[in-house]
Amino acid sequence: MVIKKFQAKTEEEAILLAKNELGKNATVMNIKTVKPKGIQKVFKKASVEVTAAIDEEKDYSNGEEMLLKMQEIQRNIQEAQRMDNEKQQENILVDENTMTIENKLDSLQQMLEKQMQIEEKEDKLEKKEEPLEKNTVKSKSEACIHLVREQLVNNEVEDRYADSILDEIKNTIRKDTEIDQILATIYQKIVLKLGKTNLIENNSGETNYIFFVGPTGVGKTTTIAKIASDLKLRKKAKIALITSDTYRIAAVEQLRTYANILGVPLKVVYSEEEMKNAKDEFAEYDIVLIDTAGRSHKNIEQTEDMERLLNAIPKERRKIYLVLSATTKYKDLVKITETYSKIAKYNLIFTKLDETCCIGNILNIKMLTGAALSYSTSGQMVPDDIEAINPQKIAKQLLGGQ
Ligand SMILES: Nc1nc2c(ncn2[C@@H]2O[C@H](COP(=O)(O)OP(=O)(O)OP(=O)(O)O)[C@@H](O)[C@H]2O)c(=O)[nH]1
Ligand SMILES: [Mg+2]
Repeated sequence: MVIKKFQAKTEEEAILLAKNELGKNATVMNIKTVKPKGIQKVFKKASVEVTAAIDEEKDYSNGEEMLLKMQEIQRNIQEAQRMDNEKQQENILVDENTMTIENKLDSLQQMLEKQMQIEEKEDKLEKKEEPLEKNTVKSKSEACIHLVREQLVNNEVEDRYADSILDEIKNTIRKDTEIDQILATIYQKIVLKLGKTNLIENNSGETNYIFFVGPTGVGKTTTIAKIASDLKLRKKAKIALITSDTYRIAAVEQLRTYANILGVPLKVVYSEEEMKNAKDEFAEYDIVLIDTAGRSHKNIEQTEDMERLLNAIPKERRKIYLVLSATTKYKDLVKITETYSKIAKYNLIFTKLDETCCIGNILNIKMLTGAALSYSTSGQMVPDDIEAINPQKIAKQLLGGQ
């Protein structure tokens, strides 16, 4: 138990001071008004003294409490990262020397050190004579790694990927490695695993043909509309649309509506041959976005159709974006990505982030396929609900930040 006194002008301020120092679980034991004495009476007003206490053992031995603390730290990292991002917008990989992250992890370190002290005290009470330094240091870093693993798995990062990341960093941890350093290393490792994004840019000088493929109903057409409007309105690119989704009249109409609103041409193609013609027709455009029908990865005939359609455009001129819903089960995502990996090299778009609590699949699928990440969408609204995936933001969220 720690008991401390805090003085401030008002009761509220004094309680705030107490909670800031002792944590939100601090209990107020006593409140009294302190009147200045002697000559002080002339200059000073009365202040309020709050006596507060915290039961350290209860507080810090609780795993949930630590996770909460970690979340708080991650919010700080977010703020630090936001400031970093503004400075180095294009540079997605984390700078090994970024000290801000480490600095912001101070509180977790302090907390774990307190836990360590408690363990030491307990051990002394049990009259253990052996020096405990080695064990407790080990348990400090182990506790940290254990918490991080729990956090990742809670976010639906698959056990194997969580373990592989943590195994890689374990080699770099010495017995004297500080907690903030361990956390920063894990964070950086995740950012590096997520890799560099591959966005749709208007800078090659030649026409780029961009295919959007993926299972039914994941949001391919909606995502095309979002990207088309960004390219046309903000990046001032000359764009055209093609759809090969001729299975449903509604599908063509859906894209035609967006094409009309944006004032861009739309071509409907029924075959590989027509795709080749459309390619030539749009040769003067910067970017051609191509919608495809949602395919079941289980249907071999459909995947062969898809392959022929993609091959109507030479490899060096085309880019493929596999659209996946973040709400799809990991096991199904594995099957889907396996099917598309056989057809062509692709980049990854994740939709419907607004419909799931856990974004572990982004890391899982990235690590499984090695494909570059690109965009994420989190809502039905065109054009706003889309953003470039930010590996730093994802890493932070995976570690419990907002
Ligand atoms: N909540 C949410 N809904 C989305 C998102 N993106 C798309 N949708 C919705 O998902 C539904 C299907 O979207 P589409 O764009 O038609 O999906 P698709 O992949 O083109 O579907 P098919 O052409 O039938 O294969 C629509 O109701 C969209 O509004 C998203 O990020 N979040
Ligand atoms: Mg569609």
